Amino acid sequence: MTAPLVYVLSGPNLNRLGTREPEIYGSDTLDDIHRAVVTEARALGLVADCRQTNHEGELVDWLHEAVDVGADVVLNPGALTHYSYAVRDACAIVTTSGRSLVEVHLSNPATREEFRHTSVVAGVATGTIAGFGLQSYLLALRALV
Ligand code: DHK
Repeated sequence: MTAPLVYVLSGPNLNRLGTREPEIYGSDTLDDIHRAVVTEARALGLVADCRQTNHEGELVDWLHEAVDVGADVVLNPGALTHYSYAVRDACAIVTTSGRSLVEVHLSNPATREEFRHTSVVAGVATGTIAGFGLQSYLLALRALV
């Protein structure tokens, strides 16, 4: 039997982790996060496919692809979290197809600027994990199993 597949998707500006506002996002790079995710996924009996894009449409395409290949999703939409109805609708396609989608954030947006207090994704996600840095991604994998 093949291990269940999880798409671990990160949105705009997350490729700059490590040097981007480390006091908020921590000093781990996205490569560090992806390495930890692959290791944790393996320990949990999952296979992780980790990707990052700065482009909304590409993220939408990957969410559609997750449905087509039968993958669950761990998603950090970056700032798209707060305003992208296109990403929200694509997340709804994932969860209404019977797949799980965990929204993750490195920081805790609820403690930050007002515009970050709204997530247009949260209402169609299976659940949300925020505020634990790299661990948010690993907790999301655990939530899936
Ligand atoms: C990442 C971003 O890029 C921000 O735009 C969000 C999120 C928060 C995070 O904490 O991972 O507001």
